[in-house]
Amino acid sequence: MPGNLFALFQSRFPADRSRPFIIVPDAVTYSYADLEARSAQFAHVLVASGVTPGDRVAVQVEKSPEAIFVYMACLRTGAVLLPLNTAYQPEELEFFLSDAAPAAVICQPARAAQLQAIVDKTGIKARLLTLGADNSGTLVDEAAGQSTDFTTIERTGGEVASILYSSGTTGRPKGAMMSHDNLAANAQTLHKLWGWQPDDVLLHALPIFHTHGLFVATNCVLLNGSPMIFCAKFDAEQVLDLLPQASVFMGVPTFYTRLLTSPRLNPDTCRHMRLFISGSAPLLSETFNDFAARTGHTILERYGMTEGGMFTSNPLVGARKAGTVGPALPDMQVRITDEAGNTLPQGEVGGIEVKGPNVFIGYWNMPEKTKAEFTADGFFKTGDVGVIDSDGYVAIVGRAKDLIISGGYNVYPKEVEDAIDRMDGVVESAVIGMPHPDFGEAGLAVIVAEKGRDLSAGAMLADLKGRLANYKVPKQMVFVPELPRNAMGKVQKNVLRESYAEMWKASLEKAS
Ligand code: MLC
Ligand code: AMP
Repeated sequence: MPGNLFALFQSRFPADRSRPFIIVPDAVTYSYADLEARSAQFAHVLVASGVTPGDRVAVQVEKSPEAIFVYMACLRTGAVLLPLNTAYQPEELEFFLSDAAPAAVICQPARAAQLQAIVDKTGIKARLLTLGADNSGTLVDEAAGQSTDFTTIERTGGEVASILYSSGTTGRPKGAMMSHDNLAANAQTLHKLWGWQPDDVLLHALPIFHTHGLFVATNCVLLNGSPMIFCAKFDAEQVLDLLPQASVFMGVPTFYTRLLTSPRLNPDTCRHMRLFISGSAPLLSETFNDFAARTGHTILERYGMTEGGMFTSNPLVGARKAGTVGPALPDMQVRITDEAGNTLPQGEVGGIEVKGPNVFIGYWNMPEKTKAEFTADGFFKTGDVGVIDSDGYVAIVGRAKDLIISGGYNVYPKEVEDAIDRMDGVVESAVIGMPHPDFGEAGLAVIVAEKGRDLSAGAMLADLKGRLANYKVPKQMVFVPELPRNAMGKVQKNVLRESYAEMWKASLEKAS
């Protein structure tokens, strides 16, 4: 296997490089030749900016073909791509930049001053470049004069290709390091398992700063040398317009529930579709069944995480069981353990542990945390709770980690609680995940105010929006005199969940 992931992709590009790679609806089409040329030019700019192999390149830009070329340029220069959600606010960015100490930061032109201020504040030595979704910015300007040839830097497969940050139960984000081999292994496995065909066309409507849209979707396309129709964001009506031109679609469950609300979702719209894939959050059996009834397609659900890409998948051929995420991928081992770490027999519920070539190599700058998350025999403790049936299918039944998954994005309550607790007049807070008609699950903040203080939920939510990425901001706040605690003094979130169970029920019923 070539060490540098780009070399692997390049070995699979179509012989005729004029074949399409990215099709932006009603705009531009980029070929595989364009991908090679543009990524080479961007690679030259990175090198001229002082980026050397192993250096981090932080990227917070709107979704665009050029953002994919930046990903490719990072691979080609041996740099480590650090993609950042466009929703992240300055406080969040400050942590990522000071922790990862990138040599270059690429941001949207409109946010250049903000990002430069953060770079200056953290004291890191990073060159700032800009890239707009309309193909503008200093990166594009500087690339214009560069050669369209670039000799891809050799990498050993074990070297880091990307760092993806996810927050944690302690509130401090952790950077998961994915090596070239990690990404290559998972892409090759998924490409084979999902039976990619020479004439496949992916309809890509996911964001490209997380595993799902960046690695699972894009890497399969690159390995197949196929085109992808590239939507700036998910819009159900646009997806329905474009579905007849596509054969593969990937989405989080919210994509499917939103598609189901349109009468235009029918077998005719899906006439060329080969495969619908869902992941990042639990797909309700009801959505699975409704989708099958409306389109004739059974959604293929798979399971994974930032720390390794995909671990399990329902099969291409054979039963796709609703409410399960399928068996372990062929090169993965998945087991269920009890709290003491003993492997449990089939049918018993416990912690999900995984081992395989795509499981990440560790957390950036956190050797102790990395050690704590792996067992002595090399399994990664996912923090998910599940059970394996007699056919080897895994069902996720809960989470040991205090995590809310909202519209496919992870929200760690601790991080949100910390932000609320720092607000004037707040004694303490608890953020709980409640069933939500659109996002599957969403945050509700239960807050204890200082005695005699009359806090305004509206003002507090507005304040939070300036400090946290929008999807982390609770959908509602309620005020209580005190939080329920157990004998150990721990807040009983299950009691809170029961207390507020009725809260969004009416809108849930309306939605179904
Ligand atoms: C937007 N909002 C959200 C939200 N997305 N709130 C909670 N959860 C979300 N996911 C907020 C907005 O800020 C706005 O708030 C309000 O909700 C309505 O926004 P919207 O315009 O309706 O949202 P939209 O832009 O349509 O985005 C929704 C979405 C998007 C579902 C299309 O969130 C999305 O693309 N999710 C995909 C996430 C993803 O790719 N996850 C993969 C992670 S990788 P206000 O107050 O401003 O009105 C991973 C591993 C794996 O998990 O297994 O794949
Ligand atoms: P992230 O950290 O963003 O990569 O999110 C990974 C988490 O998403 C996993 O640990 C699971 O809790 C959850 N997840 C991913 N896919 C699925 C799925 N198909 N069903 C249920 N949960 C999922």
